[in-house]
Amino acid sequence: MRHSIVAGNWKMHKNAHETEDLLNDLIEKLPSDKEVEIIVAPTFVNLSSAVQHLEFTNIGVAAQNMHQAESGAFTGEISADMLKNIGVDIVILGHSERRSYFHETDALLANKVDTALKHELRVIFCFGEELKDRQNQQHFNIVENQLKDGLFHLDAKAWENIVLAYEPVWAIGTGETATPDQAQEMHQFIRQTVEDKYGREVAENVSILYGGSVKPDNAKEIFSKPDVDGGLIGGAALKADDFAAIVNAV
Ligand code: G2H
Repeated sequence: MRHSIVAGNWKMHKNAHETEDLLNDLIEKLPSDKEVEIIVAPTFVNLSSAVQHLEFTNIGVAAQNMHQAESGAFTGEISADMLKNIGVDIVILGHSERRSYFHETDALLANKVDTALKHELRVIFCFGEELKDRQNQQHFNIVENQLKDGLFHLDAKAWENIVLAYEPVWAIGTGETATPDQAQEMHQFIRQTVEDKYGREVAENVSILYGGSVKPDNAKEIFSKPDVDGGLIGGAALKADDFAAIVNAV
């Protein structure tokens, strides 16, 4: 069901002690009475302790990635079963840093999505255009293709476990943010694209997050747009005060 979500993608930050400190800070500072789903995504090695630490809170835990295979000779990789087994129920897939530094294609991501859903993990599926695409007026085409190639093989029922995260690559970690109108324009296009394929009910029920340099001072305006259902937050998720301010901006 469509609802507000604020998720913190910690990327490759915070060792075990720092993770515990930040989680304690978040427990103290995050609101417990707001109608918003709050998620944090620490690194793999700290997921298990985060799940335990957050057990009696309103903060969920997501992984930042997983492998598409069930198990096997894939040195250094983590499976969906391993995540579920430690109590993780959500996985972020398709982040632009995975796509660019680790060459993750839409076809590979479609496989990962299937494996995640098979193991009853909810998926936060990331996608978004690069700067050159926007300069060439190709941003709508790029986003449409990422959606089609990564997700449109799913049946309508599977979409109950999909959250979309539009993250224009040119706005990630750069301090550049899409304007609230640019975000709304793209989110509306995304919802329409989903509606064209699956019908109105699926499109109206999917939460679409915005990601890319969301900060306490720009969150409120971005989140106020009708098709923006919250945010996937990177840098600003690493400070409890900033993350709490962003959650409160919903
Ligand atoms: C985009 C975002 C979180 P940041 O990568 O996924 O990071 O808020 O630092 O731009």
